[in-house]
Amino acid sequence: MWMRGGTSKGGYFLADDLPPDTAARDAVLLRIMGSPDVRQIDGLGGADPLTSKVAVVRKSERPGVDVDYLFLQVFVDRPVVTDGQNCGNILAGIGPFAIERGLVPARDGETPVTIYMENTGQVAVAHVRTPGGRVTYAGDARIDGVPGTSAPVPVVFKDTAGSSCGALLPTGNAVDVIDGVEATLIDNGMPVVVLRATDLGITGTETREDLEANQTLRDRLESIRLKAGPLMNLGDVSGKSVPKMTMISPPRDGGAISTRTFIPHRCHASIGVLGAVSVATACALPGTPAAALAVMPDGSSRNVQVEHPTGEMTVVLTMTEDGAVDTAAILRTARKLFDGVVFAD
Ligand code: NQM
Repeated sequence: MWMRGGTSKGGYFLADDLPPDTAARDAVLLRIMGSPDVRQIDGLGGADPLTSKVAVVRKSERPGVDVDYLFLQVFVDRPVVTDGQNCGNILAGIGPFAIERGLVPARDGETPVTIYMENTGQVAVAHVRTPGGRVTYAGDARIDGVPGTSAPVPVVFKDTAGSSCGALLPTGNAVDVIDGVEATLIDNGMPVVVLRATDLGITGTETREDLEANQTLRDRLESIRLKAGPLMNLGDVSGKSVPKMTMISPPRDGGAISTRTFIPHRCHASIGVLGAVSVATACALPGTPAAALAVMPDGSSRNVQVEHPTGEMTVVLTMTEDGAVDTAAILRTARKLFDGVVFAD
């Protein structure tokens, strides 16, 4: 099934429909997407990392969990398929897909789907609109980066701290200095290096196209990223899609913080879901450059609007009594685009 999940798009597969051997599976997925090729002309990929994504779903045998979800990023221009990162946007389609495929029985009204995210070993709960026991994609929820409106898919995350790096702050510091630039190395669901835009010679208001054309910036970001990888317990990240690089600046549209994110070699048209959760968490951490620039709401439940090139993503953080981030929730939408047979011969 081809689906839009949040601001991403990709192929959703039942695990049993793919080869069990990883190398054989990856060869099939490269063929399906048309990689490696910058245009992905011989496949279904959209010539952008945000539209070259795969979800592999199976019924879960874990107590209290409905389905297991493995996310795979299929590189566009390299013959690489990696499970080295999670994806909170593609996650938005998992609930509807699981119900459509009969892995989860639909209730009348709304069906909660509890999803184990295999990439990071954590659980998310998505709520899917199911009037009359059938998935509906129609609705009045709007997310920036997607035209029109769809049924809302609220998603709640717990225990995402240290998902890939072992700790929320893998170096133990709120600020590290790499290549002379202050950075927060953080992982609350997605490993992200959070940097001041001005320290990288940009304002943070540039378009995606302007930033992708800025080779000096790209070189500086990659140099910092390659050094941040081992510090974040990610090892050599030269062939990995993490950590993401988020440049922050003061909010412009009434939100909490403004962002421009490289994922890591293309500039994101908006921002990833778990990437936004990590950035919002950095804003809530005293002593970080993000906290100094952010305009943060108070209270035990905070709507943190993370501004990005095509609008904003609201992350709802709940806080513990001692001021730490406890849970995070976001609103996404998803849409079934196509259901059929894809050829990989
Ligand atoms: O951070 C793109 C996306 C993502 C990831 C990326 C995502 C997340 O927008 O949870 O959603 O950062 O590679 O799909």
